[in-house]
Amino acid sequence: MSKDRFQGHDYYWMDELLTDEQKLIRDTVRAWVKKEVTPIIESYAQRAEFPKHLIKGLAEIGAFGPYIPTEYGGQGLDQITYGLIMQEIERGDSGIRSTASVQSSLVMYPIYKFGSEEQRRKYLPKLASGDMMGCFGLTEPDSGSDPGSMITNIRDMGDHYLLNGAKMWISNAPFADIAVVWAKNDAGKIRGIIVERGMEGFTTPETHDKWSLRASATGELVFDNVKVPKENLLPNIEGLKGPLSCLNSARYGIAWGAIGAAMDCYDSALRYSLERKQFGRPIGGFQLQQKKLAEMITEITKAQLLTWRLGVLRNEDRATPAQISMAKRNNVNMALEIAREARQIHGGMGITGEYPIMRHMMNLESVVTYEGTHDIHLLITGMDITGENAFK
Ligand code: TGC
Ligand code: FAD
Repeated sequence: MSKDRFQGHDYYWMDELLTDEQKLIRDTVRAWVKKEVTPIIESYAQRAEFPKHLIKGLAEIGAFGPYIPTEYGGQGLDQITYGLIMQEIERGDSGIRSTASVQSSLVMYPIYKFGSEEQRRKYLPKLASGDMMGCFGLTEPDSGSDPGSMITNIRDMGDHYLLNGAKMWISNAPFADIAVVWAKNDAGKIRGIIVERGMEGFTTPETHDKWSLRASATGELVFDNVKVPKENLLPNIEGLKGPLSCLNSARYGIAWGAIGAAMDCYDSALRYSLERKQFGRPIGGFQLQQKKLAEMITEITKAQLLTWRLGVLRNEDRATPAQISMAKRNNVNMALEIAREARQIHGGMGITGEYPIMRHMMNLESVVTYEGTHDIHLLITGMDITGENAFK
């Protein structure tokens, strides 16, 4: 890939809304991404390999559990700072942001929010330092948008639970040390349980041949009569609202992350349009290319305002799940559209690994589907404004 000349884009002077600490952390993560991620990411994506050596650096920049209290190893940061960290990491690659999202919002958050004090002390500091990696098992082969239809189950055997079933499309599964798994108990209620690598009957086969998120490891979680100690059950949550609460936090992070991917595509397209000459002048001088670029920065600016406001609401603990759905849906779609337009501005060069565009575009095809599809988030907004449930 050519040299990373990325500059942030701030058309409405949004930096004036950020604190000095928020800007400092954003700039630190941006510098880390420039040094550690962009020089290597294209070759890892081409080889479909997760750059495992980045885990320590991600922990050092505070990407694992930014908003988890410091007494458990987190950074104790506010929600806008968490968003800015996700934005900068996804500017590098959605797959690397995925690893950070899953670790923070889908593994550390449920243990912090719904776990016992012993579970918090046992797992959170190691997850924050990257000495332990986690994954989140909700989706199953026959249960995607409708997670309530899951069949993975735990049976109470007196002194332990017996876990059976399978999860698929699980980010980080192939290398995770633990999995936060959602399964139905004898009464048919959804419970969360922590499964550790090495437990007999637990395997994590890798999913190959993805055209998207190629630098992220995806796999299955297979449970064949796995004996799980009773103390591994998350004691303080029951029902679908458990996993869905974790998704609120991850979806919020994705809304910010998508801005990062969009900014990278816009940044590259703007520079290319000024450097590439055809018919004797930079292509950025032609109205058709200016229309694309002007619309890109307009959409990025609207998305920045949306997420900043959502961050304020989350800091005040007032953001509703439907407000988060709107931001996830809007921003990921915005980023995908910008990636497609940026690809065209780069002409033939846009399909090569010389530029980040095609990689972002392919990654975003997963991001628009995971954590609730584009359609599902529209239906959540529809239900919120009409009171009518169009899912079922
Ligand atoms: P429904 O009957 O509406 O709700 C069941 C219970 O859950 C509560 N609830 C929520 N609670 C917290 N946050 C939310 N966002 C919530 N949404 C609903 C609800 O109040 C109710 O509580 P209670 O007390 O009455 O029981 O549930 P439903 O079965 O009709 O489904 C609703 C639907 C479709 C919106 C939901 O299931 C959904 O969001 N589906 C999409 C599934 C999804 O997002 N899967 C993501 C899997 S994880 C992933 O993709 C990780 S990718 C990670 C990466 O690499 O970055
Ligand atoms: P389906 O639910 O089968 O949907 C297929 C189509 O039908 C979609 O277009 C959908 O919008 C539409 N549809 C479904 N229901 C309705 C309805 N009621 N009305 C209208 N249209 C509808 N899951 C995890 O648990 N953990 C992970 O770490 C994780 N990581 C992932 C990583 C990747 C790379 C990918 C691709 C997925 C990951 N997922 C993970 C799974 C992801 O959350 C699901 O793919 C997603 O929720 C959609 O489920 P599905 O693929 O089964 O699609």
